[in-house]
Amino acid sequence: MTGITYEDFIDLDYEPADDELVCDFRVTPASDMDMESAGSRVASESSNGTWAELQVEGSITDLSATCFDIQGDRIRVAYPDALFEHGNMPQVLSCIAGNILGMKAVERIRLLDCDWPEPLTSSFPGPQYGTSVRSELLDAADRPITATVPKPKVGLSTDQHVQVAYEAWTGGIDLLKDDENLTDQSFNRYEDRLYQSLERRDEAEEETGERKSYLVNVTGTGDQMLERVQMAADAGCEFVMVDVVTAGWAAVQQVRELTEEEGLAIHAHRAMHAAFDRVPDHGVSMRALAQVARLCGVDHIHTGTADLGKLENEDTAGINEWLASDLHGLKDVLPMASGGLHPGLVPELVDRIGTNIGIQAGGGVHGHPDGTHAGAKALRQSIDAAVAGIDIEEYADTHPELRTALDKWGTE
Ligand code: CAP
Ligand code: MG
Repeated sequence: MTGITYEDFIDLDYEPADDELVCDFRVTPASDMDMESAGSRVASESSNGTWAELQVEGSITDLSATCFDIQGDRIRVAYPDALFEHGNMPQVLSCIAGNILGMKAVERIRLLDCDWPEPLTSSFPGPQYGTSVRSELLDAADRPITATVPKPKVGLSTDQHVQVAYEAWTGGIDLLKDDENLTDQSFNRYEDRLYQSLERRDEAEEETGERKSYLVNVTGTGDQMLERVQMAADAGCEFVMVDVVTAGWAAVQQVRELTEEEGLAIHAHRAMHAAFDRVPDHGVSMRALAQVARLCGVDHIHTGTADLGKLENEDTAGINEWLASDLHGLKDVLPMASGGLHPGLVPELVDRIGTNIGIQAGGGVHGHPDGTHAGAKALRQSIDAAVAGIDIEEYADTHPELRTALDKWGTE
């Protein structure tokens, strides 16, 4: 019989094996703990330990995690591969972002980053398209893809919604998406919206000679969500949108399986992410959430606006860089910038995070003084100017819709 105690979960000389998942945490220990005591408790509770010393037989400690590095308020923990059920993201998160977030041994703890090993990574599908949506599904080539979401975010009737969509597409927008809290309400039914949007989408494609897509929000419960995905596929969608945090990772994984068969890309909206990542020394970082989303197989994910716009952001550039990096052969993910954007912010946005992005504006399109169509043109013009390296004020001299947008919102 061997007793498992907290001391079994810390070894500062330990070198993780290649197949171990290594997680980086920021830790504020409880007032009566030092970093070593807190680190061993984190490794214990997130793998196979508990508060009491356990008498067990056999090599059960092979599943124990090891806190192997402590630097200031950062600790690193290595998790053996066999601890995880491959391909099951909820199970993985119940280890590395589970009970430890509430344990009394730490006053605060944040999962900052993960180094995903090959065996665990390869058990997930990753994105089906990733950034190749730009040319495989759309005609965006090297420019940022453009997206808009009708505003008000809920309340428009189906007729109003699809009219806004048509005006946006014909003004130069690639993707018309539903808002995060629009699904199948009485004023705008899912099925009606889906079919009518695609009819107008076809007209807009004909008129502009560009491929356009509709991102219908399939977020729902279990089978209902899968039925919505199937309906979208049968109707001729290229994408579906999922509120990945509120729907949950099991749901995302289910949708990913179906989209593989149907060749649909997944646009991930991250509503509620801030419950995990807004407090800087606690929770789960947006970087880690984006990693989870990539493994589960989304093709786009919102990653913020590099501190421009209306919402708080965590290191947009760093997250985007990770989404583009090599990950044991998994495809990359196209980051979406969204939240309070308007045409005047586009040059600075592209300067900060480059052109391998999607730019999504709701208010910044529909709030244009001359309406949605002019607003869509202004957004596209600002992107064209930024990509061509032409000063936006100069470009506005020959593009009246952009001029009106700059007069209204400025460039900050
Ligand atoms: C933007 C938006 C997006 C958020 C998501 C909204 O509208 O539609 O959902 O930007 O945020 O509902 O606020 P506006 P994030 O363009 O009118 O601001 O990308 O940070 O997840
Ligand atoms: Mg929204």
